[in-house]
Amino acid sequence: MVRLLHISDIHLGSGLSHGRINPATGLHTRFEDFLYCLSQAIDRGLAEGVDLALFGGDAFPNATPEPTHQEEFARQFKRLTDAGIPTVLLVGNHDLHGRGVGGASLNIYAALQVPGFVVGSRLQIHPIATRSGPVQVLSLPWVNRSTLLTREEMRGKSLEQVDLALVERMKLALEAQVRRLDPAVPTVLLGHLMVENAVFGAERHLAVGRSFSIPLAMLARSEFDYVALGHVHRHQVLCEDPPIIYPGSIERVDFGEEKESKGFILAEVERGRCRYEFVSVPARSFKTIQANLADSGDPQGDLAAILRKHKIEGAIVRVLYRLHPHQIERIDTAGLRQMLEGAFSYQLQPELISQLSQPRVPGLGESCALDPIDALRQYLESRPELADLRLALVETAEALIKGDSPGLPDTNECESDAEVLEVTTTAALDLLAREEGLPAGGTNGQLGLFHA
Ligand SMILES: [Mn+2]
Repeated sequence: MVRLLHISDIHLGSGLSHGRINPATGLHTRFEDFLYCLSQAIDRGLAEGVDLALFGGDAFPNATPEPTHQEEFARQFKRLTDAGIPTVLLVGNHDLHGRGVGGASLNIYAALQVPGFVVGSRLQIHPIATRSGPVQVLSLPWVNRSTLLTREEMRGKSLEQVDLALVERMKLALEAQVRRLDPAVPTVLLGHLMVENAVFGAERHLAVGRSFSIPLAMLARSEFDYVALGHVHRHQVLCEDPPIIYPGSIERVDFGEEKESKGFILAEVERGRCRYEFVSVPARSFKTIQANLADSGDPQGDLAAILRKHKIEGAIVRVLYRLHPHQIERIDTAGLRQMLEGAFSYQLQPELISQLSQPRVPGLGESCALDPIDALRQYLESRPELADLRLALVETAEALIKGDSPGLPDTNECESDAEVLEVTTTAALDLLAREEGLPAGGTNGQLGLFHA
């Protein structure tokens, strides 16, 4: 039985939009977070005395990482090889340089033949002797669609046709390797790829363009005892027999991952059997706090009460609060900042409710054909500030529609139901004003007209 540690999608150097430079270390605080989670995974692997470590690809944001990031990556993984644990580094899409073949940031380990390290930069079987016996790792790095796109026979083909051709070729190439496997030795497929049906995580924001996906059946084969994947940042188990697993990324990159737990896999593999466990790491918590203050008489007090309910200590926080423009002056931003001081970082994001972009009145959708007077009634229901005028407006509108009164508004230029009602309402108010002998209000001060 071979015990293994499976980590993936480290992306050292990503997620730096929050945090700052730590003056004590000179490193970005979020880089330190990523490093901390990685070191936790490696600590656990060492403590468990694993026989083999597998890295599923995407070490850095790109193939030309900063020297500091490269150095820390090497320092962490060297802890494994120093302990006599062979380590396979698989090449992911972010590790590849440009659109060409080869040129991955991890190839330096192969070029220098660093003891203990194996680099999976092509489809290949790596027989590895561990202290618990032999194991074979079949590496399936990220396959770049562009390698096939440049071929003459692909001229004029759509991207979908190219993807199909690519999957067909991968199937054949994989089959050829599978036949060369030793059926008596525990076997792991280590692949950086997108499996059909896998649920995307944050990598969709990091990746450029759509990529092709591999049918699950291509990987769910009895020749493999464990299928260790990389690429998708959300941890998921796609199959139980054999286990086909994305451990997911090691740290959160953005608020989209607020609710995902981050971690790695510990597995025990023998021929025909595998047991595994997902172990979470203390990833930085992201917290979105939402508050609708539109109807609040004390927006500052209400927002403060909501903030007090949340555990913001050490978290990356964003506070989204909705309010009307006239409420802004009642928000004490300095006071809020003081309340958020314990957070790792925070953003205050007020959302002003614009008078011009009222949300649609539910009953007034395109699908319903209401009598104009009923439509006006529904609209007025949604505007509490016009409650006092409701009856008068409806009566006036009825008069307008019957043609009893002059001054029908021109609604031909209106672009939405709301605008039609706005114009009609204004006309009705003007009409009412005329009848009551008051000066016409025009579009401004509709309400002031009657309060005058
Ligand atoms: Mn990837």
